[in-house]
Amino acid sequence: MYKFPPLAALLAVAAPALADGSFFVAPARADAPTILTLQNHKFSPNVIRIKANQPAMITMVNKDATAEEFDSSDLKVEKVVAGNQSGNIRIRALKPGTYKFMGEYHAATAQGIVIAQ
Ligand SMILES: [Cu+2]
Repeated sequence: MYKFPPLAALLAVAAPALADGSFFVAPARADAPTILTLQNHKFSPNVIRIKANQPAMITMVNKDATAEEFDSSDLKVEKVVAGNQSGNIRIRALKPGTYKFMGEYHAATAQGIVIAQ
């Protein structure tokens, strides 16, 4: 069973990573976070496959200079990631299915789906 570390522990590890601009690398776990890159207001990959019925983590790497909000009413998640920063998005355990997400600030181009299976 996946258990999230306490917020303080996450911040302690993430803070130095943000300072030098490198990615936040989570400690070894059963499933590594999925890296989701945003560039030119488009997500890559735009299809993310995760295991159903267990929590997952997506690390969004924003390579654009402007902030973007990962937004999904299907996933019940909203997360703003500043320009040239990374942010972790926690995905609750999902039933098998397809869940849309978008970058709310550039919804015309920033689109993707999570497939839980
Ligand atoms: Cu929003």
